[in-house]
Amino acid sequence: MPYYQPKIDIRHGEVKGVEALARWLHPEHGVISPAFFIPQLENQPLIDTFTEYLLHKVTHDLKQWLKAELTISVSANLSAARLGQKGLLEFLDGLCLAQEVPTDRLVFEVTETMLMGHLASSIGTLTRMRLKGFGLAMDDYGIGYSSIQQLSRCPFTELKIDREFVHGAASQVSKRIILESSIQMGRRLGVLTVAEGVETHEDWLLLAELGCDMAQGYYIAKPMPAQELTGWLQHYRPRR
Ligand code: G
Ligand code: MN
Repeated sequence: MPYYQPKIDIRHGEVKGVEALARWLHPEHGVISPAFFIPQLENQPLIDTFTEYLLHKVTHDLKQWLKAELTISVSANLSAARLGQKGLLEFLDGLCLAQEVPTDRLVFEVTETMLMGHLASSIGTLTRMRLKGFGLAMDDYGIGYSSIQQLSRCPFTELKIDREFVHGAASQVSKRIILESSIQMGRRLGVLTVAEGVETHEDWLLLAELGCDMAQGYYIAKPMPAQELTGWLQHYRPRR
């Protein structure tokens, strides 16, 4: 089942969206992170059923939030295998129609490392997804050494900077350089910049100073189940 983590607009403090993160509620071990079960699923047909189930749940939850006038978008992570599969676009399109959610309320995240390994084969699908109105995010940016030329070829709407370069960047020069240049590059490319792993007030202040658009991380909220998020959204007051 998905947990959801809020993503906040740094300038105005509003909640812009949430990221759906796969969590497995194990009867004995409690909440299990996807790092422990996604790799086992990745090369098996089961991942399809799993992703499909997750996306059904995500669009269902999104529909409830939109009905309650909580105007957010939801991001979901897509693997290289999934992106390369035939029928993905039809599936996503059909899902949005069935659940009556506009495509522009959904964002799909693809990691930078994954994308750079499959650039030529992915670009067509990504472009068609974008034309359908879906948002696209480059996830965990900063560890894949992609060139500006490669980036500019991808039809992205968001650049998510890896938490490695976010938390602690105020006191570590090397992190700060990567953070700062990633934000600048995102702005030049005309995409929204999102910092992952914002854990402290200090992280937040630096991002505001550097002109980053959005923040996600424990400083704002941890990932939580859909119902808990509904309450959180209703009680949330913008922070500055
Ligand atoms: O790769 P991706 O960015 O999608 O990873 C999200 C993961 O990061 C989730 O499993 C989530 O629990 C974790 N996470 C979310 N916010 C924070 C944070 O502020 N700090 C750290 N260390 N991890 C976080
Ligand atoms: Mn992600």
